[in-house]
Amino acid sequence: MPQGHAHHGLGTAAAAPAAEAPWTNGEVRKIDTAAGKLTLRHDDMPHLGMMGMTMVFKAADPALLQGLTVGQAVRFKAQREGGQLTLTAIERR
Ligand SMILES: [Cu+2]
Repeated sequence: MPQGHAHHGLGTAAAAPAAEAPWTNGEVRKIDTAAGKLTLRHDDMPHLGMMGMTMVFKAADPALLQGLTVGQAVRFKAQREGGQLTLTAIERR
């Protein structure tokens, strides 16, 4: 589904659901399958107003964490949901 202006500016709580987050490159640092969380070092994420850093993401679906290994180069999609950054897609790079 096409979206016009999805993400605008910094820190705006855009209520727009899922869909059109861009891919961001990163590297797996820690996997917490029990909590459904993943620590990634990520490149700049201008759509979220973030510079590159290492941080924790909550997986939208625990299945996203399956098959990942620490140190692996990945690309992923994340979006802000209720103040929390949520991982919506991830794949090897
Ligand atoms: Cu970050």
